[in-house]
Amino acid sequence: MTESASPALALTIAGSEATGGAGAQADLKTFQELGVFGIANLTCIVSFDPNNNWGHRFVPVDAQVIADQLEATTAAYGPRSGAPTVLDTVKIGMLGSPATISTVQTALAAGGFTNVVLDPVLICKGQEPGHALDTDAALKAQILPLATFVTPNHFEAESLSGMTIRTVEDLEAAARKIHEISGAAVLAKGGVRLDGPDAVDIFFDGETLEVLSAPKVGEVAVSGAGCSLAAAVTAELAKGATALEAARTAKAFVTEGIKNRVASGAPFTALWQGGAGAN
Ligand code: PXL
Repeated sequence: MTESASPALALTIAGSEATGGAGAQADLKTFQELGVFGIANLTCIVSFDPNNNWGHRFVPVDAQVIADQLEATTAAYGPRSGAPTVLDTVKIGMLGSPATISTVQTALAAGGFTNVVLDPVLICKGQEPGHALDTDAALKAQILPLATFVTPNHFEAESLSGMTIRTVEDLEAAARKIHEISGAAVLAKGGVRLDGPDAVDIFFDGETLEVLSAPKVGEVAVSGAGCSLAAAVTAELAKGATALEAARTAKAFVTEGIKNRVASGAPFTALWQGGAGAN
């Protein structure tokens, strides 16, 4: 038996989406597909409600239980763990409450992570609006400044930049603004939300601006596309790619996953992380 080299490691701090399309499940499948050992620390459990327009039923994980998961992960793989391969790359997905955000902020500040990829999941359908506003404000104040790479979708890019985004030029301006605010590399996603035949995303890291474009596959957003894009960026960074290389690989990975999407009894399809390998 030959010994294979130890894989790169990546942690996702994210919610469970019960049907497996989005959230931690999408992240772990993406990590595996890209050859990275995935670790998930859960922040909440989301169960769509088929009897209520597939709205989100959201249950937070207790802050102490989140802290426990992060403690276990850091002790096993963190900089002081003595592990031969150190965990230096983390993805942040849905946090969902101000208490969770404070817990994660503390862990990030202590964790010594080189790469902090933030998918700034802002509003979850079905959350109480007052609570969601508090959560968004806390995410912007406490987590965004710690991010090294941020992947806002159209709505999140408008919210973070304070701009209205209708065109690719608007999306570029928003990406520049979000970089200015956060200091992070930005991959702002137009996806199917901007008019035109192509799904256009903008990468900007303060130096390089690159338009990443692929023909749209349908006109409807696919569940798990945002999570999988950010997870693919995370996996590539964990393996040592530059931010721009990671963005390019992630865009190609998601495009193939959308082409090979999975239908169900729900009124949306889910990205298939095995799609890139299927071709
Ligand atoms: O796609 C955003 C998202 C992230 N994380 C969880 C989710 C969703 C959307 O449903 O449920 C847990």
